[in-house]
Amino acid sequence: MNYKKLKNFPKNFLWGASTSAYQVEGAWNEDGKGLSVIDVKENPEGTSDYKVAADHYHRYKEDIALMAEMGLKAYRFSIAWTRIYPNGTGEINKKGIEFYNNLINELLKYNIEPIVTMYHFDLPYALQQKGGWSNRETIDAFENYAKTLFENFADRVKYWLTINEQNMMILHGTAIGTVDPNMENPEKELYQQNHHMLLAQAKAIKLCHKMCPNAKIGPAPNIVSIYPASSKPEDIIAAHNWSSIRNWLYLDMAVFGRYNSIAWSYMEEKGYTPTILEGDMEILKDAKPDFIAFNYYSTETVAESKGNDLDKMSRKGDQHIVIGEPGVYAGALNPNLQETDFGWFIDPVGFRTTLREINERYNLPLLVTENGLGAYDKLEEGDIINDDYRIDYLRKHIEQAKLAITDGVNLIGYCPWSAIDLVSTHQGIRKRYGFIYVNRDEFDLKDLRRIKKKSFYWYKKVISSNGENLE
Ligand code: BGP
Repeated sequence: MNYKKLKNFPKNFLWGASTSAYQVEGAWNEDGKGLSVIDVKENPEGTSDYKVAADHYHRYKEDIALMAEMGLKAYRFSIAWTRIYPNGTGEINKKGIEFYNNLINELLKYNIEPIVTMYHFDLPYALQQKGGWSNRETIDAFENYAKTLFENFADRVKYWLTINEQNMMILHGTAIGTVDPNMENPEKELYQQNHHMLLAQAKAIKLCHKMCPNAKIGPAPNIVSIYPASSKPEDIIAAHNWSSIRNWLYLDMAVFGRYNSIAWSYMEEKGYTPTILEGDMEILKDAKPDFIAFNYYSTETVAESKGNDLDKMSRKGDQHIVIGEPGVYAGALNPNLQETDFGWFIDPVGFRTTLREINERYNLPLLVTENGLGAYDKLEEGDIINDDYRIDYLRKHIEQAKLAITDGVNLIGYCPWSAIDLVSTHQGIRKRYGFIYVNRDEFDLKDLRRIKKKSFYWYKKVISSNGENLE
């Protein structure tokens, strides 16, 4: 539809930016923090670990002052479970509570709305040693952790996100560290873990509503539109399959409390169906999120399965991500889209499509919690970073968000990835996303000083004009 006039971004739109604890904080073993699965994970060769990251733990005041200067209305960050409970459960670490109290208070000092992810990939290692998400005790540990977060922070935190990208943890479990990479046939285990995470999420949602009537809580998966490679009906079925397995399995459960039928048939066919105990489905049905948060980077394109390994397509630049599953769908290229330096397709229109799809399916407010461009930024003389490619990427996505709002999507906020440079999940610090440059290399920590990129000044104008000035 070509509109004569576009709607404006809503008045209290949450213009924000995002990070996650393990990627930005550093201080991996300070002030009583316990080990997480990330701390013990082997990093791909040539990439940094997360021990220092952007050193935000020690520099949060400086970082938040910069966020305030940029005009952020919201900051989406995650709490490291292992700072609060070093062993996942048991004794609370007071220093951990103190750190997040300080961080939240610092944000509020500048009227920046804290948006808190409760769990972003960094499961306590002590829980992992007892089976992690395969063990139902982890559900109780998460509920207990959630209770502690609400007790300590919900007087100031209104927006809560349960689990970051649960779907990626299940679909790429060996890469993210949810299961042992040497395990044979991990999928069945992963779908059991998925069931437990869904229960943990439902319990946290329920508890949030009981304990903090003014708070809002939602899931935060990675959701993207799936295109068929052609108009061939079999390609359409393949796209539908993959969308149900990749996207709707997670959101149908979060919103409607039921397993998506196509995803369930897939699990049956493959022998992945989880064990469901009596009472589980009631718990899942009983929890309703207030909004849907989601991360969006790029769409995916798929074709009819050929039924063999030719279906599998490795995503360029990513060591672990393979798209395509024999008998279900085949990975395909999209000739209409350009790629980033790291081989991710750039698809702003797909962002609008995704927003429209989620809106139509669930009719809930939507919050974008990640979107951005990973690139090799160059620090030039005079502390200049000309990241025009990032501005271009974000501008095009914001334009499409405006169109989606005009389409009727109830979009309440946009938090690009990332507020500041941090260590990427797969490709170290050289793959940068931030508005603020952190002066360090993969292994040389240099002075870690903060430098405003060109995109910093640009985003500041976007925010102060409430999305009207994108130049
Ligand atoms: C999402 C994660 C983030 C972040 C981002 C970029 O999947 O939620 O933690 O890492 O992707 O991915 P990468 O760092 O691999 O480029």
